[in-house]
Amino acid sequence: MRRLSSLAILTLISFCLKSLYTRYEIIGSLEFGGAVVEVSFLFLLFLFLSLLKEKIAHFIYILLNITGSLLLIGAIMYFDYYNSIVTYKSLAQAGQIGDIRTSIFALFKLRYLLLFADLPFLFLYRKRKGLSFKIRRKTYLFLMAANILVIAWGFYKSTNIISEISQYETVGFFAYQFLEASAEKGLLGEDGEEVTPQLVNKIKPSSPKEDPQLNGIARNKNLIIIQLESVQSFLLNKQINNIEVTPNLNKLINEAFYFPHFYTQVGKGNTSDAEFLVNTSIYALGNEPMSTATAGKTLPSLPRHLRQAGYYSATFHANEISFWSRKEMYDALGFDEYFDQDYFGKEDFIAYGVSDEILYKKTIEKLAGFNGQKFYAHIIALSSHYPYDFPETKIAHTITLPDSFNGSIVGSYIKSVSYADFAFGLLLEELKAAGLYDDSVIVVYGDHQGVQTQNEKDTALVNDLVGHDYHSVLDHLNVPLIIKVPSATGGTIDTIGGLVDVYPTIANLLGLDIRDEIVFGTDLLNSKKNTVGIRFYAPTGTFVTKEYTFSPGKTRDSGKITLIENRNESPATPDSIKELNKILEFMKSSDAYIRSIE
Ligand code: GP9
Ligand code: MN
Repeated sequence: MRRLSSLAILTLISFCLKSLYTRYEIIGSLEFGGAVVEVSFLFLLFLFLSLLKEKIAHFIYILLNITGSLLLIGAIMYFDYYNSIVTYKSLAQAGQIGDIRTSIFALFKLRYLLLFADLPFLFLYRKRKGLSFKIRRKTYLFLMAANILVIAWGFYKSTNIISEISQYETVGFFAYQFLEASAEKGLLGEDGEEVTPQLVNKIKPSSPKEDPQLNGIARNKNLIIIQLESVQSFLLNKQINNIEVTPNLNKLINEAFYFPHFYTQVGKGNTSDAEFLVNTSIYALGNEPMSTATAGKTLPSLPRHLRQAGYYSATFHANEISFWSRKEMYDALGFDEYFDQDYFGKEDFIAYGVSDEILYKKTIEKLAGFNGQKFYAHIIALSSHYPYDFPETKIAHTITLPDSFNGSIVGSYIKSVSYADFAFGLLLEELKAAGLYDDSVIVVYGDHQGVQTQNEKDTALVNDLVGHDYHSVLDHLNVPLIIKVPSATGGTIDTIGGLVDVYPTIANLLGLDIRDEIVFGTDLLNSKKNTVGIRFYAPTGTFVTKEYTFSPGKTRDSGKITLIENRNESPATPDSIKELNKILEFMKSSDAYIRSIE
């Protein structure tokens, strides 16, 4: 005879309700099958716990309830921000929580406290024996077996699913953590074909033009790459009330190559993942920041290649170096020098460091000091970081928006991007004054998305700005890439691309021979076609081609296509499933490659 105490029963019921509520907040619906698996998983856990001595079990119920509720709130807020399911791996970044507390407060909604609504009841009823259930041994074993069967069915169903959100929907939050762990193990234990430049070129979802253009056109020029925080493409060449949001970027576009169909591919490491992708042309793993995944490795990279060509490389960012373990990442990437908060100080502080104005000013001082030595400077701007709070003193440098934007996060975001553009304009002036503008290849891109559309008002504002329903990939993950090459007129390049493509594109312009290097991107100025694989901020299996974006369905051979031209949606075609398998295999090779580097 087993006994499930009143506390056990109440905790189980409230835990199930909380998990279902979380599921509803994240997915927006309660699919029956998945909900049953989720409940079974919790039921099984409580059946096991009931084997413990009552005192110990009661302590665990309370502990579980509190930590579990916190985890579930965390999962909802994490999804709000990242559009992705949090996993146990994120605990490794728990140290950064203090630094991002303003972002956390901005995401919190009072209704999430519902997840703690049961606590007073649990304390009141914890000793009410009348509510306890006695279970016969046979019934107990039957319940165990039934729950195990349901869970096994959920896991079995999930094996044919590639999208993380669908996996979560199928097995629930806690069981999903096991799926993640086993996927990780499978990946590490895999003995695939050795990844070579030949193999990568063979399976690349892009094809180079027969007559590559502009090769070496910028040989021996300096390279200045500016990474703009959270800047998305839809604000470029955009006017609100006849005022341009990004006048300085727009001006640069007119004398440079501009890539309107360019996408972010960052994973968990956000800003630092963008830095990694651009310097390596290797896919980000997604659920793990590349700074920690590559710590201690020596990566073939843009800075290392440029060193062989006689360049000095330095990277500039106003936050402390420890954030995102950047010291380890810069060592892995092989930068000659880095400049962080120690150099930039704390003057004119916005978000995590000095304002972009100061960042640029102090960076130029260093660049001018290189005294004719060829250099590569990677400048990581920061001021336009979520939650887009701006000191009063900066408001004058931001766009004036119509009243309809008052109090909206979209409005704050646009203002913040307009400030980033203002500071960027100053940088261009300073580069000109220092005599560096005409002597350098200048590359500018947005690291990742910034808009948050968590309520109807913000959604309506952003739909109005883009002129259609804001799309979670085609609009949300579309970031600008601009490449200004001295002595080239530039133009708009329609080729589809992503952060992984920046390195090979620059290599061609600078005349670097990377044929023996393993790069997963393609030269966007010399490609006939390309497919951009995306994960983390969109479910694994998401990709973009010149014609459409693909969203994976619940099985490996299903999904949805959205045409870029008119946003029409239709079910996956056999060709798109072929493309899906191709890009999945390609990204798997990238993962195997990064794991194999020492
Ligand atoms: C701080 C910066 C944070 O150094 O990287 O930006 P995020 O990664 O959150 O976009
Ligand atoms: Mn960022």
